[in-house]
Amino acid sequence: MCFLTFSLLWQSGRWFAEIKSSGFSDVTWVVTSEPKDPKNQPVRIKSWIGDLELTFPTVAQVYAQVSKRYEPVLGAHIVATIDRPMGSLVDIVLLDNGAGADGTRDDGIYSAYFTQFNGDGRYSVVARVFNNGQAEVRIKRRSLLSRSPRLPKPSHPFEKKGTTGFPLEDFIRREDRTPEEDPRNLLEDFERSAFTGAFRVEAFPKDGMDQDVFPPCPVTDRKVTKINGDVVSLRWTSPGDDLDYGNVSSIEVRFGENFKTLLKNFTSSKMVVEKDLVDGTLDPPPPGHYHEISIKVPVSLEEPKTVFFAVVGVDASGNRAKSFSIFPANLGKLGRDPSNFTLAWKIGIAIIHLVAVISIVLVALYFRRRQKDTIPFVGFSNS
Ligand SMILES: [Ca+2]
Ligand SMILES: [Ca+2]
Repeated sequence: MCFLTFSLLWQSGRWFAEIKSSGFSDVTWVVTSEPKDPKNQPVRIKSWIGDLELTFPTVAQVYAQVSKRYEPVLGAHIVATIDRPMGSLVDIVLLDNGAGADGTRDDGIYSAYFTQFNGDGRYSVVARVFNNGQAEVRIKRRSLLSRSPRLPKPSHPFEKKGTTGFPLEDFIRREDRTPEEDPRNLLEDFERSAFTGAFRVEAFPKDGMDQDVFPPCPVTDRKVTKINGDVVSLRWTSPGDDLDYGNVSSIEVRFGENFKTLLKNFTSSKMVVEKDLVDGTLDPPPPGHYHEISIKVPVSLEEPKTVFFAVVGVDASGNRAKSFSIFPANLGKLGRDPSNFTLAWKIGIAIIHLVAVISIVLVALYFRRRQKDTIPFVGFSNS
């Protein structure tokens, strides 16, 4: 092993180097740069593996954290290359979308499952990160470590100082914040790589896999994006055929008016079909992409209520995800017409004012009448 140090002020960008070696079959060259300005740290990547010893059937998880100083780098393109024991490299894309293997969206930690095993032995992993023009560092105006929504100020006109009745609308999810709240700072071109490590697999079938043992991963980032009357818009990240890898064959959506019933009797609950959709399609997009559909509630409801939709991915072999995700849609609260709500609110306030005025008048009349009855008559006479 040898070290070479260059005290040069190099420009950022892509550099090429050529190494001539004699007497060595394999040469690994690692380049590390340090910033001229300590306050302007470069983008760095740190990568690791979930479990190092795996017994088939199993899955491996690969992670990479991309940061600039203490801030997460978002929008980067990360590819992990896995060198398998029976030859041929496999590339997998790591995502920071809060779905599949990734626990939290936009935290600078990118993740993916690996399922393309081809034998017992050692699998080594190298992760590379690129900026394809979308990478940015998010400068937050509040604590980086806090994942809680900020505490809003009371905004209700009748809210008194010191009360804790904050409207739910004041709590803004991280992904819904506007750029003004978390300003974007696009990064210049960069490319980094890191040796992730290696894991070992055993008990892989000697004759290879003769069946598909990996179902799609569950949908974990479900969201009801809009309710308009009896039309409900749902959005989630599309799973893959094998967890988050490969195109999933189909998406199954079921409807229920009762949460427990839908949970218990998923396969016998009413299935949503294409004709129930007013927007979107049930054909799943590639894994990692948003899948959004708008469904007209497939039953006639006598009164506003909360209804439920369950979503699960199904692969080409008929494997369903281990669990399905349920979307609750409150048609009674979120689906009401805002103009009607405003009218009802105004009428309510007017009635309260009218009752208050009548009460004041009645009380005033009562005391005036009582005063007349209780004060004795005093008169003067000259007789
Ligand atoms: Ca993440
Ligand atoms: Ca599969």
